[in-house]
Amino acid sequence: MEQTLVILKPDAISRRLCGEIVGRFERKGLRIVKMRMFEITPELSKVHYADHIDKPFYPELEEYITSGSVVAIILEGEESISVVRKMIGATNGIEAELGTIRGDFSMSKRQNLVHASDSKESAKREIEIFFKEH
Ligand code: FUP
Repeated sequence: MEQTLVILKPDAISRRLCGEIVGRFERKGLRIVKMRMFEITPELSKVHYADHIDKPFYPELEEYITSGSVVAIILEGEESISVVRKMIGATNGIEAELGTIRGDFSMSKRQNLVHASDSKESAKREIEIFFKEH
């Protein structure tokens, strides 16, 4: 069984969409292995988004991801990494297909509700970052 890492970002919590989003994953058939709520510090943001630190949008991305609590979830299921990526949709909520989480609930490229690992390597790395000591 494959595991993937999902983060419900601060806008998912402030907009009361956690149940809707987690419900979609559960109804699809994915299993919740672990779940925790916490705040991402600027230091943790720089580790998680290491590939984006030099991009022009990084300062605003860090400001957003550290602006409130997040919920990190390990989900398990056959080919869960690609299944969850399909379910969340394209990065920009305006472009994401209807029927996806971002397509149904986001109008923003930054405030796009949810993060999900995009490869086996990133899933392993991100699970370690967010659940190593928990
Ligand atoms: P995704 O894999 O769809 O979450 O998107 P990326 O890894 O490309 O980007 C990570 C996060 O950076 C996105 F979720 C939102 C943010 N971002 C911006 O704020 N502005 C951009 O132009 C692109 C991405």
